[in-house]
Amino acid sequence: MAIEIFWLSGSPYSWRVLLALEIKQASYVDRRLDGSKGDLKSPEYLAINPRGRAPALRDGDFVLNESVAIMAYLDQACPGPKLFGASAGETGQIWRFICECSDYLADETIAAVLPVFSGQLPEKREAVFASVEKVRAEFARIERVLADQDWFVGDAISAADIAVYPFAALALRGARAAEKQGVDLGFLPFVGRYPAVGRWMDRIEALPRYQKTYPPHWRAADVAPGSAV
Ligand SMILES: N[C@@H](CCC(=O)N[C@@H](CS)C(=O)NCC(=O)O)C(=O)O
Repeated sequence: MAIEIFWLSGSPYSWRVLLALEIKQASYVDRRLDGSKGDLKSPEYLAINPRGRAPALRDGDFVLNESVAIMAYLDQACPGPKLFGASAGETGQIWRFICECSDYLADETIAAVLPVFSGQLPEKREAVFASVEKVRAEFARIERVLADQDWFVGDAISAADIAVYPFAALALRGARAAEKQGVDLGFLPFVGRYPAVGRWMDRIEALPRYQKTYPPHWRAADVAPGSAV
């Protein structure tokens, strides 16, 4: 029975899972969901993920939600490079970066960019900039981590890089969208402000199967007010 992956285009949590699958070169059945069609709240999907969120995995009778849990499952279930470290020290550090991303970066990034994509930047400007400040503080920390190493932990991509990357890409996309709306979120020029983060993103984007994971609606659409994340 093949692994099925339920995901949403542009969801950073879904992107983590797609990246993990491609880095492990695992085959899977693509179950892309469309939030606008109610796919997330259908009885069939709620039986897979009662929270009605993406991503989720089904492997035979086994179902799992939560992107990091799915990455951990795939790491055990699929051959390919190990994503959660080769030593106690590496595993601990990888989990540290994943936890820091969950606690300090993920929600703030979404809070910073959602109003930009939904055309609500003018009325939510104060809240957006409060989140932007927190995201920039995290980027400054990440910049220091990556200043003299290619990957967050060890000498290869790990679950730490995969967990953080989609939020960096989302912040950058939000900053570019805001710029088009005449608002400087303070991230651009990105490579000038965060050169090590920029080089790290380039390394991920150069991975052989990266393009397969890129959110299809991002590729298709120019960001404009009203476009979904
Ligand atoms: N902690 C969850 C977060 C999942 C999540 O919030 N997904 C969002 C998309 S980025 C979602 O499905 N939102 C739909 C909704 O809330 O209705 C994970 O890591 O998988």
